[in-house]
Amino acid sequence: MSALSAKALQSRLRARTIGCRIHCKDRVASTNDEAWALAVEGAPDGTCVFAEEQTGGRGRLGRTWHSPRGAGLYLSLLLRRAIPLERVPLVTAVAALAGVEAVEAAAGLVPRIRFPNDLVVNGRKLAGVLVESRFISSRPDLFIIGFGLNVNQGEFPGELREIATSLRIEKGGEVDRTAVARALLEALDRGCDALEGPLPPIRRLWRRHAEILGRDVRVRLNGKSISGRVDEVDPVDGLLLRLPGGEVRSVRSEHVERLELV
Ligand code: BT5
Repeated sequence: MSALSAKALQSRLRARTIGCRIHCKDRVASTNDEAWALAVEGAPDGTCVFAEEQTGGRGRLGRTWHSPRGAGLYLSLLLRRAIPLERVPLVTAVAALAGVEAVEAAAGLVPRIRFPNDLVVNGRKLAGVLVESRFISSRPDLFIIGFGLNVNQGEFPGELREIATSLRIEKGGEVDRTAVARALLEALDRGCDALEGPLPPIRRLWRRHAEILGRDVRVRLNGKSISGRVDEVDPVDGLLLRLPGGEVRSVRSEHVERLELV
């Protein structure tokens, strides 16, 4: 299993800004923290940090991201774009879509997007996105997009055994991490440009890959669970959930602690 290298990733990379600078680290606590440190030093839009291993990889809401050495892709991307506040959920959505495109291009599988930030294959989690943002001007203009993608894990420990998967498990063989990483950077490059463009095309594309439209789900919000059928799902506006009594409830992505199919 060879280590990722900036040189190999950058050779033949067809991207405008994403991956303009690539840092490949060995072991870090979290690549998101590394990217924040680079942001403070003034690193440009499109800077990426990869790590072979994370000792404190994080998910949303203080959860952890299992990041064993050399097996997955753990990367964070620095984005310096001023995005209107109402479009902030779109950053997670375009990152998830980029993951779908990259996995399709490099491994021939088409994951589904489980709203708001998971990629799943055969109902199991393949990847997760963690977007963090800060304001320097009056709108959010600095984002770190963290992406964890399971590539060559052969098995998962404990509670992940039943819920996680990797490209290797799904394909039945090892997958070249460099090829997947390069495809991901190229897809993120297109996706991040779309953040500032018209909404309808990106909405349509995202909805085509959304797993939960019309499905029965259980959503945890503010520590409570509610169940219902997904009447509508949108990368910006979130979910319209039809509760068993017929009432329709709107749920925004940032309020979703966990979402499961039932
Ligand atoms: C996420 O959080 O899915 C976002 C994960 C982002 C990880 C990347 S790695 C590079 C960058 N640096 C970081 O420190 N983070 C980002 P969330 O929706 O909260 O999901 C977390 C849940 O997914 C956990 O509670 C587990 O149930 C499950 N999980 C943890 N590790 C996993 C893995 N490797 N594969 C599949 N599921 C996992």
